[in-house]
Amino acid sequence: MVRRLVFTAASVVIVALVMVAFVGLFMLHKPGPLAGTTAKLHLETVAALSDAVEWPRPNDPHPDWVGYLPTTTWHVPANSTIEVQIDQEDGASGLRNPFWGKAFGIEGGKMHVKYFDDQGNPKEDDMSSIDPTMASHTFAIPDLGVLVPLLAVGDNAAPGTQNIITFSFKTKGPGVYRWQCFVPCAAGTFLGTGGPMSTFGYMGGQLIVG
Ligand SMILES: [Cu+2]
Repeated sequence: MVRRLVFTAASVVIVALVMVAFVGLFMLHKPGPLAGTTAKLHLETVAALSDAVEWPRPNDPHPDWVGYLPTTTWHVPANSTIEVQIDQEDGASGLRNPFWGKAFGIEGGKMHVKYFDDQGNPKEDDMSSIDPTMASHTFAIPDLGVLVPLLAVGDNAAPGTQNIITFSFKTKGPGVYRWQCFVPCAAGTFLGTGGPMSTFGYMGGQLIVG
């Protein structure tokens, strides 16, 4: 009887510890906000956090997950123009909805893209859309009507190749706006939408305005 009681109590303690660890290390784990309020966002998207060139995140519990770096929580001013530069290093996953290959909600309707063609020659263009099968990720803030598809680096690109995508958008009043990627880029998860696609700090986060 005593043995059984000890066994049950020990099991309960272990289960509780596992649950606390799960919530603490997995569910609540997210990088902190970019320091200060800024009207310029400089970000990097990587195929795996362990590949990060500009902002390594060595203590991240998921080094093999796709992600936006250095963080996914951004402080920006209200009613302002925000300039964004994304150094995009990941290959294509493609969009399920080809409509999202078009950019929405950005100043002038176009993003500026520096990239490399199939022969490895550097190119740059102003683009209002990309081939939806060549989307690597999207930068989307639904409540602001902003959606920017990010052009993938080619399959034959040298390691460390970056496409540089720049654009700007306008914020509205103060508030917390959810943003996320709409490309099913979470390789190895159900429909590509698990793991980094459904965890803050990787393919989604918050735009804190004001
Ligand atoms: Cu993504």
